[in-house]
Amino acid sequence: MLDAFAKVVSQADVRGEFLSKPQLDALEAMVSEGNKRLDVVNRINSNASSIVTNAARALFAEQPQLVQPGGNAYTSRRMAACLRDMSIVLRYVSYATAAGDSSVLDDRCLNGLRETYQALGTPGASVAVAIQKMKEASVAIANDSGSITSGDCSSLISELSSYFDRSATAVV
Ligand code: PEB
Repeated sequence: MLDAFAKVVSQADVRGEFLSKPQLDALEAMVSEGNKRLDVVNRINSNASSIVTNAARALFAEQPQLVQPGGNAYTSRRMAACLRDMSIVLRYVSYATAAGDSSVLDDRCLNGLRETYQALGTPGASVAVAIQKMKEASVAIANDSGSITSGDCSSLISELSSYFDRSATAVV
């Protein structure tokens, strides 16, 4: 599990080199924009349960067979497992956003997840749709210009989006 700092240090160490100017510039930008990053993480954390439940509701509206008898989210046990899985993915996306690096998400959440779903008979493509819906809600919440100092958050938003995209790709 690495953050953006540990990542460049380990990459440089493999080559026995000092950190390069572009690496230092990228870290400097990350530090100087650190408050935006923490604001995004904080906004996701504060809205996590509504992000999860709204995305699940939208998924089940589009794919009602999931909640009908025989469906993969039918019975409250499976529904609970589904909501829990979505919340786990969102939590790891928030960690990756805080760390500025996807390795925590990759190593502790996504590694082997596709195979787990295949073994369970859980439709990975439906999980991917749920993740895309959490992405849309999270980006909207992170980008909300209300009650916050205005600034350019575009690179942070595309980074956040990339963690969701990575998660969605990992389950299909
Ligand atoms: C991954 N999910 C499930 C299980 C595991 C995970 C390991 C089996 C064990 C259990 O039920 O707890 N666990 C989860 C995860 C990590 C982890 C991400 C990462 C660290 O440790 N069903 C649907 C939807 C989808 C869904 C498409 C969007 O119809 C999910 C939600 N996951 C789902 C369901 C089960 C499950 C288990 C329904 C239960 C499957 C079953 O027992 O039939």
